Amino acid sequence: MKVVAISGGIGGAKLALGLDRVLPPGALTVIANTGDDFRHLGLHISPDIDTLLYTLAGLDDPVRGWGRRDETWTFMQALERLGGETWFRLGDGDLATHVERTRSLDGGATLSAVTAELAARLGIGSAIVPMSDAPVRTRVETDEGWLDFQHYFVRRQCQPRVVALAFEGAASARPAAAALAALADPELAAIVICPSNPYLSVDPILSVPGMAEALRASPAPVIAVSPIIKGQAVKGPTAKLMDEIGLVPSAATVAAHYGSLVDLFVLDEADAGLDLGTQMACVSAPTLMRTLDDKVNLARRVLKLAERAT
Ligand code: FO1
Ligand code: CA
Repeated sequence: MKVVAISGGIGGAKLALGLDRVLPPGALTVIANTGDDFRHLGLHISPDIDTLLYTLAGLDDPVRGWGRRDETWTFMQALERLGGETWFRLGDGDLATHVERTRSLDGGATLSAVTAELAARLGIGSAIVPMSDAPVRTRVETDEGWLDFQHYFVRRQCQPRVVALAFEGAASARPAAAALAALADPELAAIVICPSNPYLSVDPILSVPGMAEALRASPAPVIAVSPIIKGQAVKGPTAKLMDEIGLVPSAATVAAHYGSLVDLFVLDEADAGLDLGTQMACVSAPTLMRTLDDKVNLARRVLKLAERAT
């Protein structure tokens, strides 16, 4: 049995971990958002890929949600002293990932190949695949003009009011070959859209021409888990962003946003009975993932729902 998960950011990585733990090595392919990627200090940074690498390798920092646990910051301190750019925090261990990835990419390797090598080195059994090997960059139009994603998200701490989002480069990008192969696998039993920010993390993935079509073409059911519970995002700026772009921060809004792409929508039990306003099939379940057990239990439940939805 094969499963594809669509994930970006910290919330998505939690369910990806649950799926990784309940499935045998090689069964899961996680398609990662690369819209947050950027070149910084001469290094190619892929935050959502790294959050998946560290989370599935058990190296993630549980408090920050990004970067590595037990991190040291000598590089940052030394850079600060030299007057370098330190608004984007790079830990010493994390730095190794960026240096090694940049060396490989500059040597001509694809982001897919580099990511597969890093995952193998970290002993990860599931496949982590970028949505595309071509650059697609999320840009945020705010009341202060257009900002690159990390400038909006980190440097400005999501303060500016969002007017619109754009995924620069999407039109000329193609899904990574390994992503299309996983979506076309005859053994594919489920496609899981993880509880990531639909606008900042999932939409960039679906914006790559051919990606949404591949989801629709698959006979496997597409199951999306709501990232919004009782009108609040579990983590991050989702609700604020929705409010700013004129959307009601509700699971129902997310369900309508995904629309016919999704076969089954999983609400949190706190939203049980929420009128989705669409004919989309939905179930409610405990979707708040605090512990590894929560992640594993939700993963099991989603896979069971997929079996029934087939
Ligand atoms: N997020 C922050 O809020 N501050 C940081 O300094 C920061 C550094 C950082 C370094 C590597 C990395 O992989 C992620 C990092 N993030 C940081 C998080 C990152 O901006 C987000 O994880 C994604 O871009 C949004 O999902
Ligand atoms: Ca389908």
